[in-house]
Order: sequence, then C-alpha cells, then structure tokens
Amino acid sequence: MSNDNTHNQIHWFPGHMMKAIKAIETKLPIIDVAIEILDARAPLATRSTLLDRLLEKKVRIVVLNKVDLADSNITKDWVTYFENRGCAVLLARSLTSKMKPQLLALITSLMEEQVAKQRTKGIVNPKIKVLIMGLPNTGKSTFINNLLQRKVTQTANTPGVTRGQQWVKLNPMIDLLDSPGILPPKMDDNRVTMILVLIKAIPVKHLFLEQMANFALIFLLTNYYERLMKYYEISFEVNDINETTLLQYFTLLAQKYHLKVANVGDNTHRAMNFFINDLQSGKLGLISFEIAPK
Ligand SMILES: Nc1nc2c(ncn2[C@@H]2O[C@H](COP(=O)(O)OP(=O)(O)OP(=O)(O)O)[C@@H](O)[C@H]2O)c(=O)[nH]1
Ligand SMILES: [Mg+2]
Repeated sequence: MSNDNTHNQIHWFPGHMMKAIKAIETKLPIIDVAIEILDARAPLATRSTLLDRLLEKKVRIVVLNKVDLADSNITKDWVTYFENRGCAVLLARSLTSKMKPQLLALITSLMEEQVAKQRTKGIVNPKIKVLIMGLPNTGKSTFINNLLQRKVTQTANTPGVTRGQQWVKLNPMIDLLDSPGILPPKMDDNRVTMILVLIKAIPVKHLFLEQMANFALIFLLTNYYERLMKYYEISFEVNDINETTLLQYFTLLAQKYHLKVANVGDNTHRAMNFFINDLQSGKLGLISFEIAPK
C-alpha cells in the first residue's frame, strides 16, 4: 500500500477552523463545563487535544456519540478507558434517545460544589455555561437539538456545517454553546486520517478513494472477517493481502453487483464507493474503528 502522497493530500484546515479555535479560546474564561463529543466508533481519532491545556481547570464530560453505529462490546471498554482517566462519560444515540435527563443529572452532580459556593456568595440564580466541542460531523449540533427536542441548530452528514458559535438555553440555569468542528492542524498519522475520512469528519477527496477503500477492506478483513464474508460472499485469502488481491476483490464485487460503467477501469472505483457506502450506512453491521488501549 502506498502512503507516500498522504501528507500532500490532506491539507484540510480551512480558515474557518482557525477562527473556530480562536473563538473557543476567547470564550473559555466564562465556561464552567466542557463537553467533548467523540465518535464512539473512533474515540481517540476524534479527540482533539488542542485545547487540553486550556481546559485543565474545567469540569469535563466525554460524550461517546453515535453508539448506535459502534460495536457495543468495544464501546464498553471505551467507557472504562475514559472513566479510568477521570472523565465523566455519557453514551449517546443523539438521533433516537432523549439525552437531557442523563446530562442534567451529570452536570448537576459534577457542579454541585461550585453552585453551592456561588449561593453562599449570595448569588441567587447561579449560571452554568457549557461548551460543546468536537471534531466536524461528530454530532455536536444533533446532540444539542436532542437536548432541546427541537431543531435549534443546523445539522447535516458533511463536515463543517456549523460555521459560527451559538448560545442555546437548556434550562434557567444552564446555557450551552454550540461551536464549529475543530481539527488538529496536521494529521501525520495515515491510519487516523483514513478513519476520519471514513466517518466523514474530513470530506472525501477523489484522490483518496482507492486508499480509503483499501484501508477499509483491510480493516474489515482483519477485524470483521466473518461478517464481511457472510455479507458479500466473495472469498479472500487473508494471508495474501496486497494491492493486486485487493483490486481483484473490488473487481469481483463490481461483477457480482453488476456495477457497470462505460469506462472499464471505473468498475472497481464504483465497487469501492459501493463498499464504502455499505460500511458507512451500517449494512456491514456495527463497527468500531479503534479498540481502547488497556
Ligand atoms: N447514527 C447516528 N447519527 C448521528 C448521531 N448524531 C449525529 N448523527 C448524524 O451525524 C451527522 C453530523 O451531525 P451534526 O450534528 O451536523 O454534526 P456536527 O458535529 O454539528 O458537525 P459540524 O457542525 O460540521 O462540526 C448528521 O448526519 C447526523 O444526523 C447519532 O447518535 N447516531
Ligand atoms: Mg454542527
């Protein structure tokens, strides 16, 4: 597999992202709680450590979102992983389950002391300001809409939808700040880049298709072999994974599903897109891309 061009290919750090980071930085002095929305399928790849130092003194909550797409056995280990590192963890299915009661209970218990302190200082109605942050497309805006049970922020399955910050009132005490997705300025790790493209935190570039499809196929052959075999019923000798055998697999996939186009060379490209779509839409089952380190 050739990784040579990766560094030239990923330069996705648009101007609005730099602005987003600066905007968060300027708001931090008034923030009490920072909620990091991570994709449950790839919690480390979607964790930005960029603001870690600035967030040291804040109460922090990790939301593992999209658990409805992730491998539940693996998700369990991630909960332990983050809890062992002193983070409060919330599992979220932001499209389908109401998250407000759980989040309110968590914020109330984590902020109990601070709120009591404010009251003793004579503040009758203490306020809690909560920052919602995370990589593009992890579901920040959907999570907020879920909490409010109405569409207060715009959402879509492409990265970079939210462009500006927006305050939303959760209850008389708690204000939430939705912010645009932030990415680390450089992505040196090819594996992380591929995962981020597959979960749509980074937009797909045409250049990537083959690299992305090969990465995804090798990942499934290695981690979800039986499921892959059962779904497409196309055999693959796992001891013999190389560029030729991978391409052969996509050729067979194109044949099996009659993915014909006039230009013969494009058949495999159609098969690659088809395969990636199946993976992203959950047809290949619940999949996690990262396993929690012990
Ligand atoms: N299956 C599933 N999809 C989700 C979940 N939460 C969000 N989504 C989908 O993920 C996509 C991105 O959601 P957004 O809320 O726009 O993400 P965002 O983090 O605000 O994205 P940016 O504003 O671009 O940074 C949308 O297609 C949502 O429907 C979830 O828990 N499960
Ligand atoms: Mg958004």
